[in-house]
Amino acid sequence: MKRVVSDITKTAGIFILLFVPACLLAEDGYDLWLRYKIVNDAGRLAHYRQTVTGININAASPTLLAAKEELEKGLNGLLGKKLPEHNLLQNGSVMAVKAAASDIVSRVISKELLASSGKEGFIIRSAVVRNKRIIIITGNTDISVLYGVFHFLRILQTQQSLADLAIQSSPSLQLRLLNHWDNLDRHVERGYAGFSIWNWHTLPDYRDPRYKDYARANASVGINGVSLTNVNANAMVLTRPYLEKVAALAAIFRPYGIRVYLTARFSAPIEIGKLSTADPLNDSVQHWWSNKAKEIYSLIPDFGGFLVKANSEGQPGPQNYGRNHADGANLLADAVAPYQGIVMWRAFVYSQQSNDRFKQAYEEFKPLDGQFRKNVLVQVKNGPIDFQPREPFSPLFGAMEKTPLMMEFQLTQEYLGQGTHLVFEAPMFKEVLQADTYVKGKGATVAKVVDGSLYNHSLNGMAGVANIGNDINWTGHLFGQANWYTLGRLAWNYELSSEQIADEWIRQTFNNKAFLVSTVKKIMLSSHEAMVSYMTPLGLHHIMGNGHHYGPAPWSDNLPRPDWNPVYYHRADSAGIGFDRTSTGSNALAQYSAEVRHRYEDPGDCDEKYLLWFHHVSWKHIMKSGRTLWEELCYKYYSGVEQARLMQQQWNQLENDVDKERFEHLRMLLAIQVKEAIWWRNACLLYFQGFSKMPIPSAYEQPDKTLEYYKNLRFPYAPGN
Ligand code: GCV
Repeated sequence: MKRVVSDITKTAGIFILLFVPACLLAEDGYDLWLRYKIVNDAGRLAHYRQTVTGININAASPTLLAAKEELEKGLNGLLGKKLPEHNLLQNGSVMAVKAAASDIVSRVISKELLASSGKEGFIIRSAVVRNKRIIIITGNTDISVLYGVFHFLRILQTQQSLADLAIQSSPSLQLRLLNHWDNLDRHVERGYAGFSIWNWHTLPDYRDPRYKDYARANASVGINGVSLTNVNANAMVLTRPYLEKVAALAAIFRPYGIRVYLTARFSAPIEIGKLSTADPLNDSVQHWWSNKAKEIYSLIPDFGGFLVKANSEGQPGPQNYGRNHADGANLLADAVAPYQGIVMWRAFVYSQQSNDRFKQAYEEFKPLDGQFRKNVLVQVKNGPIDFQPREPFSPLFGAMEKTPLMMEFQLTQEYLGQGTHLVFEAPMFKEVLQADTYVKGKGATVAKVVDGSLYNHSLNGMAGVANIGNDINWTGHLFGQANWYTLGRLAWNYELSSEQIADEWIRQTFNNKAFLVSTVKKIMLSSHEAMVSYMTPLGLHHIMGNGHHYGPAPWSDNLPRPDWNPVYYHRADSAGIGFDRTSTGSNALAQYSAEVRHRYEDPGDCDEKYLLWFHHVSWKHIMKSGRTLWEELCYKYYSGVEQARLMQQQWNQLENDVDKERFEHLRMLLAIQVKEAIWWRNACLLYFQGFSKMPIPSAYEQPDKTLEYYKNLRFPYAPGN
């Protein structure tokens, strides 16, 4: 009987394998955008099989071995057959080689093109060599070859033609980093995808295969650095046993071109060094850091450097000793300089009392311009407050001519619906990068500050606070993967449009069916604006729950610091709503160039997306639509919910185009998103109505709960806190 059952099971299994389309086989999301499923378009598959017949790579280094493994894995999967190695070039050989190691490359590719490709850029070229039609993937270094291989596989995964390939691509930015906020106990601050993937307890001896898959994923989008630990740092990571664990991770990441960085707790010389002070101008402290750097580099020769949060939210820093941020950053910079290390010193400061938290970073950092060592970057969050759904760009961008400023985006969705909302962040990141600071006339975009071109800085970079945990699909919400993908792609080339990034990601993550691609793209491209509308429309900001930051709490007013409270930010009263940051208010607008200031300073002219960021506006103020501000607020909140509902309906049309596991995952999450969008809308409008004293227009569905109900909701175990 048992035998019969197993035979039936086997037959059924074979049936499923043969007759269920590949796109419908259950997938748990672990493979990210590197799934390499057989090409499902017969014409394309035939073209690929004809154009690519074998692989020619001499795996002369760990990086080239990684390139070879990836090319084999990718091509074998996509073409549905095992490709042979071509030791001698044949028609259809894919040759991946460092330029200097092959005289074929120098015959086919000009010196100029190679020179302009730099250390990481790659070239992919169709060529005829010794009468053989081949494809060359090359660059000046091993890592450039690996990047080229990943790009080549992307071409196949997105089902583009392989005819006449002539591609050259180099990164826009030098440092392309993930910043993990992972604690040593594996809790991830603001993490919504399980525990940290770093298992510190079993490292260095146990090397989870997942570490390599993590490195592959990063390299596939050009991410070349990871800061492993929380910026609210624990000095213990700088002790010998932990450094050995870090070295084990560094060794796994190295072939993939990824350097490790650590967060440095400023008081480490006291906590683990037994000194009585951490004063940056003290000789013993300087000695201690320089010895610590020596120790780190003896274990990890390519250690990237330190990321530091100091004198912010209670973290120790140079100000504890009457010194400034430059003194602190330079202390660490001098320690790592002999090894070409760098320091990323965060500008998210939070200790000085100002009449507007918006202004603090600028007030503390701008006066220090010119005082930082050459190997220091100041890392600035995209907006002046804290990763809100929409922020104007931070006024520091453009304000520090002599200091390289690194962009810090947040991938993890602390304020963007956390683990349950689908929000594609590319449009939000692009909005900031494309913003014009006007500090050197028109065209001085934030992107040009960040890439160093505006003020001629050679050191430049972009970081994303990671959204990764040990959930099987890495990011908890499947679409969180798209934000990880986006960070890499934008740091490599910030000219890519959100649409292009979404298109690539969808085709690789799901499949290339036209209906699926266009539907998911619509969902992704509308998701950020939808979320802004149902959470914080018209420039509202920081009105979320205390501590865990989950859900709305615009009423919250009982935290010890005024600038922790939502009421500080929205300032609703019987006259109106919004924060006056013009010269009649906090005058934060003065931190921008005159052009930007003029653009925002008149409430009649101000882009309404930012209206309540800069103005306290009467409830009866007439908006561009002809509606009053109150009516517009209602309209926005309601349209945000409608947009979320539309996203849900659009997804539900894809039942036959996505495997059941991922379809259901999204179906349930989108239902939560709609429910929570309604929660945000109702809670916020009921609360603000207490000031406007105006009705929610009767054409809209009316809130079915009271304000008290929403105020009484509690979430003691919300994740990430
Ligand atoms: C790591 C916000 C978050 C904190 C985070 C901080 C920062 O305040 O809520 O969890 O701390 O930003 O960026 O340092």
